[in-house]
Amino acid sequence: QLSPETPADHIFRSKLPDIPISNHLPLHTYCFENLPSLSDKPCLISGSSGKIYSFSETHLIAQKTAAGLSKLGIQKGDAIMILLHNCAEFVFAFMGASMIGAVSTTANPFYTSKEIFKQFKAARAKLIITQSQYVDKLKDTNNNNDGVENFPKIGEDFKVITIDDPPENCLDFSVLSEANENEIPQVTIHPDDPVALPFSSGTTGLPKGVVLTHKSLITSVAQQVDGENPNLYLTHEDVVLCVLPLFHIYSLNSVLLCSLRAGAAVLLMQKFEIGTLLELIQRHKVSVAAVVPPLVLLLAKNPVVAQFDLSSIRVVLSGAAPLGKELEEALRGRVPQAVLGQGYGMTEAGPVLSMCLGFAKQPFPTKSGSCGTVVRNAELKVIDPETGCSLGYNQPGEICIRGSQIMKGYLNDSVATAATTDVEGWLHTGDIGYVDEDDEIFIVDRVKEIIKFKGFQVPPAELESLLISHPSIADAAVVPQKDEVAGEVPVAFVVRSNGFELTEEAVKEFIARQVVYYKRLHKVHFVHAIPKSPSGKILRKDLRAKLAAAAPT
Ligand code: 4UW
Repeated sequence: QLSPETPADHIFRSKLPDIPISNHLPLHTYCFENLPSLSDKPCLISGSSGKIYSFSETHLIAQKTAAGLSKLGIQKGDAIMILLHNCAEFVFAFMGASMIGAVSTTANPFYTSKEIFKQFKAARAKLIITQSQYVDKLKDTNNNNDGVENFPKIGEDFKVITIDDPPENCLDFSVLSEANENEIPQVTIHPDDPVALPFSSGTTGLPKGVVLTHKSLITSVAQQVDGENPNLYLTHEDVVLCVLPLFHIYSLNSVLLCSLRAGAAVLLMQKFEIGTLLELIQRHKVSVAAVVPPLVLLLAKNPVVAQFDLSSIRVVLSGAAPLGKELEEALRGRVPQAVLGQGYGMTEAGPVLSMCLGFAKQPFPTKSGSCGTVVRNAELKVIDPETGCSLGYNQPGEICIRGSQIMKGYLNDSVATAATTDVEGWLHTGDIGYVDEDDEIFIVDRVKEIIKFKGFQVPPAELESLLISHPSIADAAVVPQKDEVAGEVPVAFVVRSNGFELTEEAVKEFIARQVVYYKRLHKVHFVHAIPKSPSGKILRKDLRAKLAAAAPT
């Protein structure tokens, strides 16, 4: 019973009815549930080699991988790190780990040694699966005497498996993929057991492990592709483009897991190159293209696109960063037959909050610029960031989501978890948006710190902590600056320590050595002080406003 002082929340729901969801199952059982009717159908297509794995082959190799991981000592609850670009082995490792109740933490192979180590350590990973060219990053490179802890010894303290020729002390992937599938240990998997551990900085601070359970991922996949009228209708005939990295939750969930569940084939592209991409779309008759706005820009504007036949594409799904109306319209000219629309996701949200209803089996009309409608079996509300009161149609506020798909919490960080998910189970996104009278969501701003470079997360706190570790830097703040190609780029405001000469180039170089390419600073502004609130919080809004005011119009 609500008291008269507590007005009921205004809750937005999907236009699609709720459906029963099999989220009591383990993720791999759910994803391969339709195996008997799919067995010989193509499941994974390797873009580089052209090799095709059927659904039954994919399932069998995943089972072998499960047995192999177990043989190497990986047990239920243990974490493995998948440090791979898109490839079939990624899929075998992820599904294989799920089969023995292990957890996969996925990371970008382009990360620096330091970045990989931080995630490896936080996740307490016991094994890393990668390519031989990245193994040097997993070695104790601590000869710079900076006192920073580094990797233990390969082969002794953790195992490294490579999908190509293994360097010294590493094992070949065949130890997994050629193991005996009859030797998978019997494990009981509970719906609340973790299965994936992507890292995200969320609304504030450093990257944290996001605990996604079997139940969360099944719920999210079902919200997209299950039911009589699925929100994202995928069929056995579809070929889904997997060029976005599987180490990011967007591709892992909405491309891989959704396709496995729905029986669609996944075209794996290891590395992005526009000519190869277009050639593969044409050759394999890609029907569903999952993209990010910078890719939309290329597809819409690059003249080479006109030389290829893209008529097989029936759906273009964009997400991970805002897609402008103009860009969407420009792409329409290139793929006039396709339905264009967006999904809106956040790692912590499991990840999908909303999806374009134009992708449904019985589609609804949608507007350009919208991020879709909240997924089914979930609740969404928009709150006034100051008062916390929920808002009605067309009123912008912070978007919150509730449902079985959201994360269990941040790994070993109850404080950050409590700051993100409230006691009523609402996950606060840090995104500002509104729901219009047709139940479509429009994102207009972000109140959280995160910077998104081509959809990749750049956590300002991470760059700030690196900056202030420099002996000549007294204080620093990093904020996003708008950029036509990348969406946003990180720029720094830096206070030099008294009496030290420090150039912009030196600061950029200092950061570039320590981070993956998309976290590099694009500009450094030297200032006398960083504006802060009385409680010491960086006033990012002021710095963003300063940049906007200085930007050429
Ligand atoms: N418009 C504007 C959007 C949008 C957006 C995200 O790196 P993370 O944590 O996660 C993601 C996940 C994206 C995603 C997953 C599954 C899916 O189907 C889909 O639709 C295509 C997208 O990006 O970053 C989360 C933050 O990224 C911004 C927003 O700020 C969000 O909190 N973001 N999608 N369509 N902004």
